[in-house]
Order: sequence, then structure tokens, then C-alpha cells
Amino acid sequence: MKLAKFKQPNGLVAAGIVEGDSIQALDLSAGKFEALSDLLDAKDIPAAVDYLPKRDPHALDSVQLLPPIDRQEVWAAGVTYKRSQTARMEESEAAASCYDRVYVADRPELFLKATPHRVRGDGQELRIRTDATWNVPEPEVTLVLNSRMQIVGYTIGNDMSSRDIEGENPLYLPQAKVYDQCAGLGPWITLSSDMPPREQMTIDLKIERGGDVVFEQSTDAAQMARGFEDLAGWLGRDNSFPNGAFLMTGTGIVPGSDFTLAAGDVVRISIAGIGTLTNSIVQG
Ligand code: DO4
Ligand code: MG
Repeated sequence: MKLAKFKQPNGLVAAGIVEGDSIQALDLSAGKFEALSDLLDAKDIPAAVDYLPKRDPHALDSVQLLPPIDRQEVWAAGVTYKRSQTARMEESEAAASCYDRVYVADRPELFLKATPHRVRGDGQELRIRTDATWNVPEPEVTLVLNSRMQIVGYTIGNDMSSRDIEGENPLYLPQAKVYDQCAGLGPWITLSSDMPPREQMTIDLKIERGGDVVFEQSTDAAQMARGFEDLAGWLGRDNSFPNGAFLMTGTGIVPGSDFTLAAGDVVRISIAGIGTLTNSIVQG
């Protein structure tokens, strides 16, 4: 089952269920849910969705999808793949040992990535900071956690990052990672029961510039050095999430050091079991 947020042709925002090429708005109020995050907190989400009245279907390509978030915080894990460890160590000689140590440490790197207003969905623009010169998208399997820190679903995350700022000093990480339009989420949430096993969760990143593909690479979630449950467990330690949370699980794809994103680029991230998140890039 795939759950989304979208703008209906009448302009009203709704939660919806995606089936094939169509989407149907759900009447959340019939289940006394105020928002999609409440539905994601239900004990039995498929049963709750079955119970909710549904409106007439719309063709998916005729509606504007929105990021499937309302009140949750977005967190992210770092240096969970070997490729990320290597890339960070190249970025900053001074901080190399931090990245080297965290890759093998019991405690993972976790950071607050975004609040809802900084997030964009499929078809919306993501941004490069005006003061950054070396930028990349980070394609990440993203866990959808309920308030009990259970993994109820998965979506695609783009952890936009300014490598020059992060490389200058690791203490600048929040500025390299958190700013307006810094996070992509979507196009929807696939419930956990409908996801393929982790070894089959392929992750593909494609970056287009002026109609040409300028970067393309694939990996899969089995390359991760940590488990999804383990990351969710660390996030929930001494930390409560009454509205649930999203947790980006780190990138296994980092373009070479000579590559930077540019305004006008189109970033497509595909993850097996979910779909494709497409965002165009702006700066300033
Ligand atoms: O330590 C910096 C952040 C790393 C990160 O975002 C990642 O590995 O995905
Ligand atoms: Mg990342």
C-alpha cells in the first residue's frame, strides 16, 4: 500500500492512496485522524485505510504531489556506507579520523536534517545554498517511523549537502545540511509490508543537465554497514517523537570530487519498492 499527500484539483490538500496510475483522496476525518501522520500512527494502517471513505480517483500525473510529511521531524544518519566514509575523509583531512571512527563505532552519526517547511516533494524544487560552491544530492532510503519508533513505511530521501562547508570544518555540518529546501521526500510512502527485502532495495541516482545525463550510479541497501532497526533504536534513545519521524539512512552514492550540482539540474532518485523522486535544483 502506498500513501501520499497531494493537492486535489479543487486546490485542497489531502492524504491519498496510490494504486497504479491513480490516486484517491482519503477522508481522514471519518477515522478521527487529523493528518497523515495520525494515520501512520494507527495500530493497523491497512485496516484503517480500508475503513476510510475514498473520493473519486484522479490520474496521478494530473495532481501535484506534496512531501508525505506534516508534523514530523526529519533526521538523518551519516557515514553508514563505505563510500560515504571515503568521501568524507577526502573532504577534510582534519576531520578524517572522526569519519573513520564513526563508520565502525557502535553509536551512529545522527543529525536533525529538516523540519517540515524545509522539505519538498516530487516535482518540487530543491535548493543549493547561495554561499556554497560544492554541492551534491544524497539518495537515501528513508524510514517512516511512528510515535512508537516502529518502521511503518519507507520513502525516498534526498539529503542535499554542501561539501565545501562540511569539509571546511565538521562543526559546520548543520549549515551544510539544514537550510530552506534542503530535503526531498517522496513521492509517497510504501508501507513496510510491501517493501522488498533489504538486499533487493536498489538505489539509483541520475542527474541530468540540459537534457544530458551527467552522473548516474546505483547501489543497494544491503551495502549499509548498519541495520534499519538499529538506527531507529538509536534515534529513539532518550528522545521522543509524538508525531513520528522520518529517518534518512545515509548515502551509498557520492559523485567524485570533481562533480558539483548546478542550478537547472534535474535529480532523479529511484528506490525499488517505492518509485522515483524527481526534483529540479535552484540556487539562491
Ligand atoms: O558526516 C556527514 C554526513 C554524512 C551523510 O549525510 C551521509 O553519509 O549520508
Ligand atoms: Mg546523507
